[in-house]
Amino acid sequence: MSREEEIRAGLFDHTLNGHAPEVKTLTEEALALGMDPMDILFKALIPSLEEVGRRFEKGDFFVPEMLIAARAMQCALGYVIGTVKGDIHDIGKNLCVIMLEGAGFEVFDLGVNTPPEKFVAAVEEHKPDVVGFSAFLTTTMPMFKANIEALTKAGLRDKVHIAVGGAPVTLEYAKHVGADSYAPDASMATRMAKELVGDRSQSSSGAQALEQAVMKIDETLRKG
Ligand code: B12
Repeated sequence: MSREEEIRAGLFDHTLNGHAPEVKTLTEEALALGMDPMDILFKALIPSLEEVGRRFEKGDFFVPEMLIAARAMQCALGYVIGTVKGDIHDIGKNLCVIMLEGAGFEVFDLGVNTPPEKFVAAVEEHKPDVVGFSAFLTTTMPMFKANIEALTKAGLRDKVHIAVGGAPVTLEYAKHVGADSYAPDASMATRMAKELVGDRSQSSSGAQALEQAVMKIDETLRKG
């Protein structure tokens, strides 16, 4: 068995058993080896969640096991976000963080006044699926370009999806600086991030079963 096959098998088993730290370590190793993130998702993580769904339907798994497995997989989906250098506005960014975490992302919030080097270091360390830059001033929006240039210089530009946002930002401006996406609000930012990494899992039967279970728990808790 090649190391890549061992990693896929390990990701499958550890997700099934809810071992989040092992899932994270193996995902990091897979990315370091140059494995395609889509390969990791479709050949290991999603099949594992589908198996969780099947076991739930058969009655072999109960809601806690499903939630633990889902959580283990979510560890693999990361989002680095921060307000750019020179800017201390963070209300909009914080709303994005809350919604992204609610959607299951592991969010690394770098706070405000974040210099390009800090974004580069966080992308290197956490290997997120998405990095998001917030700017609220016309004078700090040019930092998007500076950040993208810093990521390019560090050889990381093609390894991460770049999203930008903030009150004065427009889709045209996002395209102009070379970002991959723009969202006008936290809800759209979350939907777009999920489309990138999560929605494919939603189409699987296991993930749908999981979502239904989570909704049932939510409904029950609301009723008290
Ligand atoms: C609150 C506020 C402040 C607070 C900030 C508190 C805080 N902790 O954030 C304080 C008082 C500190 C402040 C300071 C300043 N402010 Co101010 N501030 C505002 C104000 C009133 C609201 C901003 C806000 O929070 N909006 C609400 C959030 C929810 O909306 P949002 O930011 O758009 O975020 C959403 C989306 O943009 C998106 N989003 C956000 N981030 C991201 C990231 C990604 C990746 C994605 C995909 C999406 C996304 O999702 C969010 C949630 O739905 C605006 C005016 C206004 N009405 O907009 C001025 C405003 C932004 N400030 C302004 C200015 C000029 C300043 C100061 C320079 C004032 C001064 N002379 O000192 C300083 C700047 C200090 C600095 N270096 O940053 C100007 C900017 C003008 C411009 N075009 O550049 C504004 C527009 C006011 C004005 N009309 O003049 N400010």
